[in-house]
Amino acid sequence: MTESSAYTPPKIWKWEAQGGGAFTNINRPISGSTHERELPVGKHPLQLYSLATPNGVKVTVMLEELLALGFKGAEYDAYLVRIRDGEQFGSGFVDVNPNSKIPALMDHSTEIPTRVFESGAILLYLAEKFGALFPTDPGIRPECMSWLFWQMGSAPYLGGGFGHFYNYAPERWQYPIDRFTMEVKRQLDVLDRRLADNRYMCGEEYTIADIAIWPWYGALVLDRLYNAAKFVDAESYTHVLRWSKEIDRRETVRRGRMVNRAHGELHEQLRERHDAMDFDTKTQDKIEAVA
Ligand SMILES: N[C@@H](CCC(=O)N[C@@H](CS)C(=O)NCC(=O)O)C(=O)O
Repeated sequence: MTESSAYTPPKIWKWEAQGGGAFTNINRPISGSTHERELPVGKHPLQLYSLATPNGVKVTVMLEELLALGFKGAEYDAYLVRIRDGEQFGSGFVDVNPNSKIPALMDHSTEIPTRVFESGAILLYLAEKFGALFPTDPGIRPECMSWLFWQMGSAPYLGGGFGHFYNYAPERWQYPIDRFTMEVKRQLDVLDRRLADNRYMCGEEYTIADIAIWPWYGALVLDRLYNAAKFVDAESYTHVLRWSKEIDRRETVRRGRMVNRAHGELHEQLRERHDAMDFDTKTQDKIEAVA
């Protein structure tokens, strides 16, 4: 960094207009709701409030996987939460997730409705509820748990660190980009070594560890995240690429990626999902053609 860009912190940090990054106008140093707004509730047991970011996609892929496995109790209504408009600070959303971040889930099939927030907790909750996509064998389960929590601890360096400074910050500064690129490449190498000897993250079976990791690291190497595949030399992580492409071919993943999507191709956007038929009839291209 040059001397002119060096920063001398004041004794106590104050919340003032911040420097113009992509999320400046929704970031605040306090939690809680900013406005009253009830959440809609549909007809299914599971109510999802989300957006098709990598964290959101984990849950919609999981739900589509469960439905494909025949678990009717996994039927869900998915409502769109526009985080750039601050909808995560509505009172109803904050009641489901006091941390004001998507994804958030309400399970109305329990005697008292159950709230679950944090994508990793939601994946684990659903896996345990339906007894699927997570090994029960005590010889494998701890390893699988480790990879699930590896994702929860690692992805913030990819999203909040690398993605922020490479893609969202008002300018590109070398220091943070070097620091977080180094870490992301180290993480890709961790995955690559694991996937060199294993078809999926936990071995031969596709599990919630893959469902958690793929939307971030798969998207990165498939060049769907921050336009950065070349920058991180994604091609060199051959095992991560092989695994990413294999998961990308799943029909459930194609469906899950469409739900709560409000960007990109209109025929790939199913902004709200209330029925399996919606994939055929309610994508945004069809809605706009009627309008
Ligand atoms: N650790 C959380 C992270 C969730 C998260 O960061 N969600 C982002 C979108 S990907 C969000 O809602 N951001 C809105 C905000 O920060 O105000 C999880 O895995 O669920």
